[in-house]
Amino acid sequence: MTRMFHVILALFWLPVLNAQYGGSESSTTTTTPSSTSQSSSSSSSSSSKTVQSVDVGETGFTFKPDTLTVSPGNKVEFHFYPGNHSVAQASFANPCHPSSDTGIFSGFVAPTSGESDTVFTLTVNDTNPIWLYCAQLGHCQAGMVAVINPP
Ligand SMILES: [Cu+2]
Repeated sequence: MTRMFHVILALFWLPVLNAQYGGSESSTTTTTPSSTSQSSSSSSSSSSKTVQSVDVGETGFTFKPDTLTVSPGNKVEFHFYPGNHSVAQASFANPCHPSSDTGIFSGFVAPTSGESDTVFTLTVNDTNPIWLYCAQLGHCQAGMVAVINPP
């Protein structure tokens, strides 16, 4: 009875141990070519995903940076500063206007001082250009635009 139990226990743990060993080995030796062109902040052990940050309205009517290259599957975090700004998606042909009813829109974020706790996170699904602007009255016209994966 006890021997049988130990055999079952051994059979159960063998693949688990193999998987753990294999997993840790591959994460240390595998290099992903796509991540070499990006500056990945602190190296996280298991994931090649990167998150880039954009400051919205920290220095006037600006997205900073205003041009980003983001690989599919990676994320962009928008951090809002005072000025009641937003992040909205336009088309190239019609800037400063919503690209569609289902386009990206963060809503308006209006911290009274400093950086808002509200962070808008956008996941990039492909390499198509994403044209962005601030939908607050006059801000886009003042140059508050950005682009992800410019053509
Ligand atoms: Cu704005």
